[in-house]
Amino acid sequence: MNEQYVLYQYAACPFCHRVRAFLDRAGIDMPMRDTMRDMAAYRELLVGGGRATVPCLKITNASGETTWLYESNDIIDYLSRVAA
Ligand SMILES: N[C@@H](CCC(=O)N[C@@H](CS)C(=O)NCC(=O)O)C(=O)O
Repeated sequence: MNEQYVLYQYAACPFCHRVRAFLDRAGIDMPMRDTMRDMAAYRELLVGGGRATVPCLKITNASGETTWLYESNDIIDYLSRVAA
């Protein structure tokens, strides 16, 4: 994977749990930011992505361009494709 990823999430969110379980099964390791416990992470998500909803995957490509991908199903589908 030549992109960098950060997953914005928090422990009690069931949709975040689905994404974390997928990452475990797929053996994908990535940094995570807890938007419930870390107000800086919450603000990053809100300012960067435009919404505070989690889970959200921050994708930074090789040119440094950033995309904020919401929706647990879309995150899992996206990572399934790039990890294949
Ligand atoms: N359909 C979304 C649902 C995500 C969702 O409802 N997340 C909740 C936490 S469990 C949330 O962030 N709510 C606060 C908000 O939307 O600002 C998904 O599958 O990712």
